[in-house]
Amino acid sequence: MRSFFSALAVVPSLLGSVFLAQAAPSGQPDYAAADLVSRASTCNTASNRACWTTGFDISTDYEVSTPTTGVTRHYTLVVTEETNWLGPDGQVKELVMLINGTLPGPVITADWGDTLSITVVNKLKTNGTSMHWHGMRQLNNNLQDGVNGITECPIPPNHSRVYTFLATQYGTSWYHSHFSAQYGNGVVGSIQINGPASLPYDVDLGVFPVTDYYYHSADYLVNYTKNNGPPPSDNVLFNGSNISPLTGKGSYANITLTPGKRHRLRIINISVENHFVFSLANHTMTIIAADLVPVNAQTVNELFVGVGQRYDVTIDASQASGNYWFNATFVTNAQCGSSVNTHPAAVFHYAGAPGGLPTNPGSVATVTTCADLSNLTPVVQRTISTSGFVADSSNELNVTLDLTNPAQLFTWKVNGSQMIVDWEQPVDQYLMNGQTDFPPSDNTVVVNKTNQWIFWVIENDPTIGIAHPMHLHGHDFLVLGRADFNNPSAFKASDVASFNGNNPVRRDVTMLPPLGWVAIAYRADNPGTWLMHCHIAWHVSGGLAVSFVERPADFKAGVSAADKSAFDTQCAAWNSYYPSQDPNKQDDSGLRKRVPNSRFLGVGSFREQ
Ligand SMILES: *[C@@H]1O[C@H](CO)[C@@H](O)[C@H](O)[C@H]1NC(C)=O
Ligand SMILES: *[C@@H]1O[C@H](CO)[C@@H](O)[C@H](O)[C@H]1NC(C)=O
Ligand SMILES: *[C@@H]1O[C@H](CO)[C@@H](O)[C@H](O)[C@H]1NC(C)=O
Ligand SMILES: *[C@@H]1O[C@H](CO)[C@@H](O)[C@H](O)[C@H]1NC(C)=O
Ligand SMILES: *[C@@H]1O[C@H](CO)[C@@H](O)[C@H](O)[C@H]1NC(C)=O
Ligand SMILES: *[C@@H]1O[C@H](CO)[C@@H](O)[C@H](O)[C@H]1NC(C)=O
Ligand SMILES: *[C@@H]1O[C@H](CO)[C@@H](O)[C@H](O)[C@H]1NC(C)=O
Ligand SMILES: *[C@@H]1O[C@H](CO)[C@@H](O)[C@H](O)[C@H]1NC(C)=O
Ligand SMILES: *[C@@H]1O[C@H](CO)[C@@H](O)[C@H](O)[C@H]1NC(C)=O
Ligand SMILES: *[C@@H]1O[C@H](CO)[C@@H](O)[C@H](O)[C@H]1NC(C)=O
Ligand SMILES: *[C@@H]1O[C@H](CO)[C@@H](O)[C@H](O)[C@H]1NC(C)=O
Ligand SMILES: *[C@@H]1O[C@H](CO)[C@@H](O)[C@H](O)[C@H]1NC(C)=O
Ligand SMILES: [Cu+2]
Repeated sequence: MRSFFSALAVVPSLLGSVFLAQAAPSGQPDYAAADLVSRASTCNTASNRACWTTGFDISTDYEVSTPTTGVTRHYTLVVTEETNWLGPDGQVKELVMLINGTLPGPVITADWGDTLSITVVNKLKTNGTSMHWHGMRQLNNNLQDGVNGITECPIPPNHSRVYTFLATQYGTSWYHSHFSAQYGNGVVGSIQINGPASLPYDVDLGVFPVTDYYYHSADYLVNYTKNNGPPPSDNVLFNGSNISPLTGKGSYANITLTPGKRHRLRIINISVENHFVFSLANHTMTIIAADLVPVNAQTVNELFVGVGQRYDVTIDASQASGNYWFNATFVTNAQCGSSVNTHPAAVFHYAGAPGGLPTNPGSVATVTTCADLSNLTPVVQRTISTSGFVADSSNELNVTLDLTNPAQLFTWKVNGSQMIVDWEQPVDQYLMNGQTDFPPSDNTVVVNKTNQWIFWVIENDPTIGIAHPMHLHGHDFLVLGRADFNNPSAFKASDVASFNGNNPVRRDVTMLPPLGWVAIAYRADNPGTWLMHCHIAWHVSGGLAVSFVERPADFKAGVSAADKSAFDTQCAAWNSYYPSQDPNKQDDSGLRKRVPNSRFLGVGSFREQ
């Protein structure tokens, strides 16, 4: 049998069945991707979503125990590059990169406790790729995190790899390429892990990814935003659809509600830059999960969702039968993004009602800042002591915008340095060699305290008022405190008194206030290199990232021979492809000229030479 982890294979020119036939680990049933039948026990019913299976329910601490399903779900994702692609709103795009030809890519679905085995095939013309499973904890499984330059070398064109991980958490998430700003070209999709919920509901509407949408390629925009501010998006897509604001072509996303029933909607902000406030005319939404953390139900009229954030909400179809706008509104005057489409919206249609567009425009959002919710309470609680915390240079991470680089106006730094990862020698390569002498451009911070709570005060640039959606890999963090979004100031020692360690908001993306700070804590229980970065593609591209190297010796000791071998094989393949075979190095069109020794920013853009 072919080894489960022998990930790297050269793709035959025709994707034949030989290549695609992934053997299941012996003794385990092999469920096809199409088999999405949930194997929850019968206790998970419309009137009792808190129940899951024997011994597992909404109160189970999922960081401690995971149901054993014995099920492996196999998926294959083929990444291709297309030119002159007709988009969903009728606009032809010069260049897109898609997964299996669709935007967004296929939904990955599993049950809590299933193993996912996902083959990523790179059929791009010249780009490498690596796929990150956003929010997946990857406990003791850092090499499956999919961050090129950190946990792997990129997958070269015409190669593939298999990512294998256990769904230890449940809820709604997404996956995306971590190769430069490639996800902005369309290399992105949703993840739905079925599990218990904190409120009963009748109908699961499924994932609802919303994204800013640009007619230019991400590669063009990365170059553009280096020296200009971010452009407004050309449109906003709801689950891949919308009307073009310019031509009126395309169609609204159209979600059917069943009158009298309660629906679960899984909202995901897969933008590269735009933050939105969502509202559904004449309806409230009840939040039941934030990122992959179930929360006690909280009902809202409108909901701010930062890039990378997810909210699972329930919606009662209890209003008059008809059609209602689901609006995404921009926060005016707060620099949280803008679009040529000034009123992006989808239609929510009551089954049985006449068709047509809604008539009630809905209420204008009242939110005035880019703040995410600070009062959600997780169902599975965490309480830590914060009183002894003293901020100093060992736990402060300052984000700054450097405008002095002539080659690149906007250079973002964390603790004084811009991250520029080395695709050819990922951080984990050093760790597996027993080294921690990373180059400064890897922007690493070693965290070497086993299972302790690690606190960070992240300080925003004191002069540039831009909020950043900060995302951490490998952990959900507690949001202990933050500056007032309406009246921000730099962190002061006395701010520690305002920290809340008593079951505060816990998630994997939170908003860093403009001109202010946010304090987070996570437990050092997951050895490996975990990226923390701003999820605005242009900012991570400009360097706004830091890597926590957590318990390097424990990581090295835990790497299996199979994972190490797959890692080495992939790096050998990448390093023989790049730079010698990448035609882009021959492009010397001015600013974009590359030299063979240049180190490229794998999670972001290239360094100008
Ligand atoms: C990938 O394979 C295709 C088909 O065999 C070939 O045309 C293309 O040149 C290959 N790309 C690279 C980068 O090797
Ligand atoms: C993606 O495309 C490949 C190749 O055609 C196919 O084998 C695979 O099942 C598709 N994946 C999904 C999730 O549809
Ligand atoms: C990635 O692909 C795009 C589009 O073909 C190209 O513009 C860019 O130079 C490529 N980058 C690398 C590093 O190959
Ligand atoms: C969005 O599209 C996916 C894939 O087609 C589907 O599974 C999901 O139900 C859709 N979401 C909504 C809210 O209709
Ligand atoms: C997505 O997040 C971005 C950045 O945080 C924000 O500007 C945008 O408004 C969000 N979109 C939605 C629909 O919430
Ligand atoms: C929706 O709310 C508006 C006021 O915001 C009200 O005028 C309208 O009658 C309501 N429509 C329905 C169908 O309930
Ligand atoms: C939405 O879908 C329903 C049911 O298929 C249809 O009757 C209605 O006309 C559609 N509305 C729009 C705006 O497309
Ligand atoms: C909701 O979207 C529709 C369609 O674009 C628009 O007519 C309406 O004014 C929007 N409402 C709000 C509150 O933005
Ligand atoms: C971070 O910035 C604050 C003020 O903006 C400053 O007091 C502090 O010393 C800085 N910390 C580090 C580690 O540079
Ligand atoms: C920030 O950089 C300074 C200077 O290089 C270093 O002394 C300090 O340890 C760094 N902070 C962290 C948290 O690593
Ligand atoms: C981490 O701690 C272990 C055990 O105390 C020690 O042996 C090791 O040298 C430390 N590693 C680093 C990189 O500080
Ligand atoms: C990058 O943008 C600059 C202008 O900001 C332009 O002169 C240059 O040609 C662009 N480079 C590429 C490779 O598109
Ligand atoms: Cu990420």
